Amino acid sequence: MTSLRASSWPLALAFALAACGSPSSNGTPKPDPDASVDAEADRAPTPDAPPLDVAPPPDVAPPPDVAPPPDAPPPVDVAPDVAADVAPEGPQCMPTELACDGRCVNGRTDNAHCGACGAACAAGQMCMDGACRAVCPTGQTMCGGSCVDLQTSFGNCGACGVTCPLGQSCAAGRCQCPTGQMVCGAGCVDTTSDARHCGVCDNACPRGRMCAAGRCQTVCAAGQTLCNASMGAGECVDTMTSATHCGACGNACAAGQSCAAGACVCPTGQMLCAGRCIDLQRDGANCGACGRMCGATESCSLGRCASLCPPDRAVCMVIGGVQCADLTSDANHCGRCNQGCPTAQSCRAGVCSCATGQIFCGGACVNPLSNLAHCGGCGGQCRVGEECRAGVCAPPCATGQTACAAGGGAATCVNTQTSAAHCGMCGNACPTGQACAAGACRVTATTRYRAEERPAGLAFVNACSAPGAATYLPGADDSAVLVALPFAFRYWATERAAGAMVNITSNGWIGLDGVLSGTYNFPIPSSGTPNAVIAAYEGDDYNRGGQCVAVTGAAPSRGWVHTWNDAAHCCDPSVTGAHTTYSIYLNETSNVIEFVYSTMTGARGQYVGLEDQTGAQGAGGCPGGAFNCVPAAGYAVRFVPIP
Ligand SMILES: [Ca+2]
Ligand SMILES: [Ca+2]
Repeated sequence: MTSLRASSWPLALAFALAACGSPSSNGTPKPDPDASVDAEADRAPTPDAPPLDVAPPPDVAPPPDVAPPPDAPPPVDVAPDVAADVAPEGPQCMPTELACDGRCVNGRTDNAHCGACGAACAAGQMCMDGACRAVCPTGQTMCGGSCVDLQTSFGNCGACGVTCPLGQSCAAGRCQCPTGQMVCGAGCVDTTSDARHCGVCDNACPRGRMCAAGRCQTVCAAGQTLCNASMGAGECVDTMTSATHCGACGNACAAGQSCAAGACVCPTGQMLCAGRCIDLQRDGANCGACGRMCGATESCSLGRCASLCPPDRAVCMVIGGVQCADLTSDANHCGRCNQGCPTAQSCRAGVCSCATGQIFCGGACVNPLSNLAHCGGCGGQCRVGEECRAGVCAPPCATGQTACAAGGGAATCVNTQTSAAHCGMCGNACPTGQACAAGACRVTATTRYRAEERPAGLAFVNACSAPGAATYLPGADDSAVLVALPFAFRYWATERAAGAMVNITSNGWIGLDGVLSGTYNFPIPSSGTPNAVIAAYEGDDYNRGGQCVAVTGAAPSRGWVHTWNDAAHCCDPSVTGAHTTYSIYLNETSNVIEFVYSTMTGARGQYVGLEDQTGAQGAGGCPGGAFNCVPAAGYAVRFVPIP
């Protein structure tokens, strides 16, 4: 017993015991793993029920135990999330099952563990969707597979299986003699007129006298008729009201009938069927008409036989009554009633089966693509040190690699940090246009920026010649300075406000991350700092001339131009013979970025392109989208952002 909701069972069980009429237990009741057995006792006569042969007088009869009305079920905790109750140390149950007392049960339908371990449904209830619900219509009780009214059922009077003696009827849950009669010996008699029981039971009048008004007399009173005179002691009766001499001597009314104005009548709402008064509205044996019997899985309601279960449920006969089962998913009634699934399997679409991709081996559901003991099929045992990859035993992958299979084929060892087919985990293929980086699918450069080589109409602008230009870092090597962004600019889908600091360096790049850095020779893209790098010619350079920055045009179409004016390589203007002049343009509003190369004498292979804020993605600026090349004079590239 490990259920979180185990506290609900004693109450439910107490109701069950009361309904059965069985002696109550002295000790603390134990959780019953199969409370449906208790419900079985409900159908048998019990010591508390009135005896079959001798019924007590109606006035003094103790009330028989009566089952709780179905419309007032005991409160039962309902656990909508039955999976949460699975015991951690219990058997390996399906997510939809409960582990109760060491076995897996379906908490949605199990009458003994309804919604939670030990939450047993009371008699007359069944477990549906994890909650105990009354089986029968309001006012009726399940007895032997039929719904009956214990208040009036002749064969289930007060409790299931209690049949009233002949001559008695069931009223208010008790076997009773007709009005005005009482039990004497084995039958109901009218002691006001019965000469054998005159006044009281067994007080026989002497021969030749008759019983009138409960006394032995010589003549009948006015308005009374002498009946049974030939038997020696006659009876003086009012044939207008006598149930044994109704209308005429010897005309006895049927069980349950009374005599009114000399005619035998059933109680209001009942009809005489086979000698008994029956409520045709709700009697399962006389439903709507005398003798019209409802099926074992039906109840009588308003004179019509109706299934006990909702339209989407099957009526399954189980110990203790019936159960409404979903044959498509009920592990106890899978496909058909009482066809249970093995513990490890669940019922899916009416078939006992393992989860998708699993097979049933040795009493357990396993994945043959990865299970070491059932690799490729039941019994496919891999050797020590091997892995089961896509159903094939194979040596393990190297450190950092994972065995992944595509389309059920043989597995290969991949790096899920970078594999576009298995990004982050096996089988997680990145959508078209995305690449795998750090185990996550990301939009590739070609979809974030569209690079246009040598776009028409893009002319070189030298910022050093523009009005208002500022010159930075002349004669500097591996140096940097922070300058303010003159207008808002959206870079790699991230807004940067006007005034945000931008790193400009003598090594051919600017950095929108605002981190001061004069480093060089880092790949584009790369996750290390600096990030958000815009590199026109990133490498080990030297500012022979000044590095100019200027704003051109008018808002909202201004340009921010950076020009490396006659730069050299490495560390000294005299040693390389390189003369490189090129510009980076940042365009307001359109957020387009452009590189234009004017003079590239003595240029060498350096990094050209963009990287995002994390360095995980990049857009190559070289011909063909490459990130490293020798830019030629006259070359230009435009990066158009794609929202
Ligand atoms: Ca970087
Ligand atoms: Ca340098």
